[in-house]
Amino acid sequence: MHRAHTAFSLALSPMAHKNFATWLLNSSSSQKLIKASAASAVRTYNSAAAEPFANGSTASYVEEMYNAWLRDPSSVHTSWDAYFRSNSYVSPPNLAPVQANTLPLTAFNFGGAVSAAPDSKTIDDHLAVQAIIRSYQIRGHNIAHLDPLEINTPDLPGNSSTKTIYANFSFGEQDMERQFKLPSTTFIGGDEASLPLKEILNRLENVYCNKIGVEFMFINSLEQCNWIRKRFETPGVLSFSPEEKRLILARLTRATGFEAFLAKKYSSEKRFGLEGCEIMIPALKEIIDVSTELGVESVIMGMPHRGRLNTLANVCRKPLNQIFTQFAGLEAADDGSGDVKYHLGTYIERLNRVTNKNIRLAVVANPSHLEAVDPVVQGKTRAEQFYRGDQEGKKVMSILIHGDAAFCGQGVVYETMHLSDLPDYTTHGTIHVVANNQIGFTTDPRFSRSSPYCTDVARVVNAPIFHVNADDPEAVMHVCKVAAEWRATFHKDCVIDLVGYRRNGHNEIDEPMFTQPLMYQKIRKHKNCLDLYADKLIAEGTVTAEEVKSVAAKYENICEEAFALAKTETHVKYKDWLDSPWSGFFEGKDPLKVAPTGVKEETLIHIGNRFSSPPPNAAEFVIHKGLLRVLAARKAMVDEKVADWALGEAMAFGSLLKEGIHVRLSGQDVERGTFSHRHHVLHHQLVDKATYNSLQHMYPDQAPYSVSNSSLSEYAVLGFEHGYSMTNPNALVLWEAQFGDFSNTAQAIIDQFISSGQSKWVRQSGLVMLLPHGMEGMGPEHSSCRVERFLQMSSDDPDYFPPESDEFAIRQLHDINWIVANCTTPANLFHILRRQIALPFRKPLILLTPKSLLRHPEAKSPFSDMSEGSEFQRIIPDRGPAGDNASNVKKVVFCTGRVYYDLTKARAEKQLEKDIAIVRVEQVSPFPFDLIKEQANLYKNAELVWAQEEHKNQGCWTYVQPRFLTALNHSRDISQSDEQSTFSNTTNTNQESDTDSDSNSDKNSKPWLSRMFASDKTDTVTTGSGTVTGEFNAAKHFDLKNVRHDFNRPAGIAAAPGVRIAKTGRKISYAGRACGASTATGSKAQHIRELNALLNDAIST
Ligand SMILES: Cc1ncc(C[n+]2csc(CCOP(=O)(O)OP(=O)(O)O)c2C)c(N)n1
Ligand SMILES: [Mg+2]
Repeated sequence: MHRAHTAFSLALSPMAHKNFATWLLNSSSSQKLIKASAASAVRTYNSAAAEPFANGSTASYVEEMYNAWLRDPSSVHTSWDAYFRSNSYVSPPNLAPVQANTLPLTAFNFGGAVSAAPDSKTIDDHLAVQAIIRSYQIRGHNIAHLDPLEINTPDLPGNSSTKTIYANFSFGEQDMERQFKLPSTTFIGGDEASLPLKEILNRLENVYCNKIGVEFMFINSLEQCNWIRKRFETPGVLSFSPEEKRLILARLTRATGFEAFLAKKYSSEKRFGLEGCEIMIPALKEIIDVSTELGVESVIMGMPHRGRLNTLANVCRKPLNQIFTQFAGLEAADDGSGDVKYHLGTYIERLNRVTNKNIRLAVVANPSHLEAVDPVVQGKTRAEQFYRGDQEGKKVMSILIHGDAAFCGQGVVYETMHLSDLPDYTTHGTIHVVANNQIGFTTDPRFSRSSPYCTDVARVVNAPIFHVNADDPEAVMHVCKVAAEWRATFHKDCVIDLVGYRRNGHNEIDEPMFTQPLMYQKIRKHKNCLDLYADKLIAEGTVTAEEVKSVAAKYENICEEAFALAKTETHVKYKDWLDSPWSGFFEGKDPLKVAPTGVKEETLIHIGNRFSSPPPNAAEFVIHKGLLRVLAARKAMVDEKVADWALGEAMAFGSLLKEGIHVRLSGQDVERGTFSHRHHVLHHQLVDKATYNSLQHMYPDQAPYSVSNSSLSEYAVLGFEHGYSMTNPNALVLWEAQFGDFSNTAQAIIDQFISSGQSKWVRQSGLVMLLPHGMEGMGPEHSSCRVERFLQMSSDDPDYFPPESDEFAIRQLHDINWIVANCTTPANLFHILRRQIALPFRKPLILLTPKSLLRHPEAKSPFSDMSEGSEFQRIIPDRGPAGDNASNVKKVVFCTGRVYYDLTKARAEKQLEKDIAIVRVEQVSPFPFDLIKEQANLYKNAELVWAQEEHKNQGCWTYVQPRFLTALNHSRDISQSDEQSTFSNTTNTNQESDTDSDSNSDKNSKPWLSRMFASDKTDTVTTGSGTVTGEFNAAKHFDLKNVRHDFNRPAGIAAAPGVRIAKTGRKISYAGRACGASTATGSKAQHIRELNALLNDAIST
């Protein structure tokens, strides 16, 4: 709640924590207090500290009155009516204070035609009442009773709640019955235009300082402010029917019963229960009910650990037995490494019983990294809205649930908030729910944030914030209803801050008294929300004690039945926990067949012509002269049937769009392209917002193309695009980093979602990350995308040469976690982008992209390299004199990326074209073992070198070196003998073998499956929790029909003992920069020296 002010001394005094205003109005001795308040807390206009009569706020009040009077003269007090009729009022800017922000009273001329001029006291008193009303609206939340434990007090100047609201209170007891006209900015009167002062105060106190604290007056829309005022101020809004109350009670019973059941059955297991904030479950249900009623059909949720199982059980209605099975520690029946139970996602379609409408609910799987899932949920939501044609977010919505500490602590929350109103990223309003237990692990709010509330981040986007005491179920339900209606009305974000507590430690086996002793003394004495609410409903006669008991018992029975059912399960199934099923995508597909990626030449010409043409109405559309030259150059290339980088990319996009594949490219400045090479959006030079995007106009029936400059964020935007890519496999979703190195600010998305999402959550994604990369003398930044990190996370085994077959490449792709490539030609770029869609499954693609190469005269491809029959080349062999006469070649330089062009230039300069072959590795991971072996065999007598421009401890070297060794030795790792081919957790690579390469190939010709995984062998499998010995079932791990399993060594199983690398006598040496701490030098001269050294080293015989 409030920053830093945990006041136990106050909590010990029963009266002290009560705010003055509440006490004033509720106390039986209120009359005395009114006197007291008048005497002590009052600010009069004459006092030294007095507010000038018509300062900024009162002046705006006069203006407000004037506006109301203009609309309806009867809506203002007669005194105002008279005043405005007299034409004395001059609207702003003349209203600006005459002197020092002060308007003298004499400025109010009540003379003229008006006979009954109000006296100045009447005006003063009305102004004071208006100021008080406004003060409640602005500051009421500061002193509302939001904390069920009553230990937090607002961190206000002087810590005086009275002064907070009553700065303008100048009334005495005698004024309490006086009638005051209510302004148009309050709804407390209902149908009444005026109320006695006492009633005004009473109603304001109830609305703004009770169990709900509404923060909204910072919103700069009068319409929205009034909308909120109406929802909270209108008399009777907080009354619930007996049926509604019983529903709340039933839901709260389930939420509480679920945690109690888990605590009973799995007392020593971590589950991150919701105790202390159980109301979150009925709250989410209320949001969903109201939203469904208002037209929403699909809700996508993201949430952390706390209360996740409860949400799955009681909000999504995931079968309880599936949840309980997660506690049993069973093996998975399907592929993947899995995840802990409180991270898993789910997807459910069901009937909403309250609204009787069908609804889809998805909880997106998430990692431990708090808040990382936020942008992913937004991207997925946006995509679902897009595919449904739901342009205003009326059918699909997102709900994000947060912990209090994470919500204010994690920067990605801010980044995600800033996407909320961007045209290409908005999801048309997210409801944020904070399960605010006033603690983060062991840290109090006073040490975890500098802002008054944990929700202040939402103020930057003008989202209203509804703080509510989590022990008041009816107040919570009201807030949820308003939040859902707000979203449906304005399609903007809002926040519900459920202020509760955490009954246990951070997890159930954690001791909270170590660190929060006083808080937990209070918590131990505090009744839970269900009991409090049940007591209330019993006391008011809505339910009986027996009913309460019977509802609880009924739910416990349901849990017991599911528990018994769960016991009969033998396996968990990861696919039961999938958040984004792709129905129909995998069915009927040959899992080892890639569709052709080459296209008809006429298609290339058509796309090329469109891409190089101005808009059809070119005469009116004024294009920048420089761009006319770009278009003309493109046209010339199309006429010559060659493509540069931009054209190659456009060909890939255009041809996919033609085939009905939606393409979405997002990132900073992607529309033009950081390097000014792309120019997908042409801007009319004379008309604002008039643009033309030729890729959107290739074919009449093409799929939509979207290219969007993003906010300056990597974390949120990459997460967003990842989420977008999860929704529909038939779309090419690309995120481009401005420079590759900036992607490291999105590292959690890369590590936690992109590289491991399929393994943890059986969720595939074909997202493409475009990472400009290259050591071009631009300094330590703007150079390297840190490809070594991506490669280090690639899951192909360096010591394992998979069996060779026609399907080698596709099987490798199937089994890898992602693809890392660095293309040197536009044609290969074209093919690899198209291959993303041609694959029968989806894998993320980490694509290093060029900078200077974008305009390199040699980095062009003929159309024939993209037309039918052509395909992606994993490696590009030397096609010059060296390749033609391989046996004479003395050296083969393997490389990847743009350094190839430097190497060929150096070779030409030294006239070594016959002596040195240069082979480009275009797909670095999965490593093309088969093709490297082929090349090495081709150049039998040559020395082999890997040349790279990155430092030795960076770039691809550490990844390719061991794989080269495996490839050069023509072998996967082998065990000493078939008899000993057991698995153990001992790895022993690079030992010399007593078998030669021929006998290895002999072994390779045997059915490798049966040799490696003979079903009568006992396997030792290393799992996260230790080494398990048991039968290893080859068929299970290598279901070739479904190709579900690792083509590489199965995950979690270490290498065989006695692994040998056969001795062929060949090795790969390194040419390039030495190890370095930064990625590149800041000195251009040194850069050139280093590059020359590398070229001299590599290009020499
Ligand atoms: C990015 C990140 N940093 C640190 C952690 C470790 N951690 C797990 S829970 C937690 C406290 C979270 O507090 P809060 O957001 O208030 O949620 P609560 O557990 O109180 O529900 C921390 C620091 C994490 N999971 N993610
Ligand atoms: Mg917390």
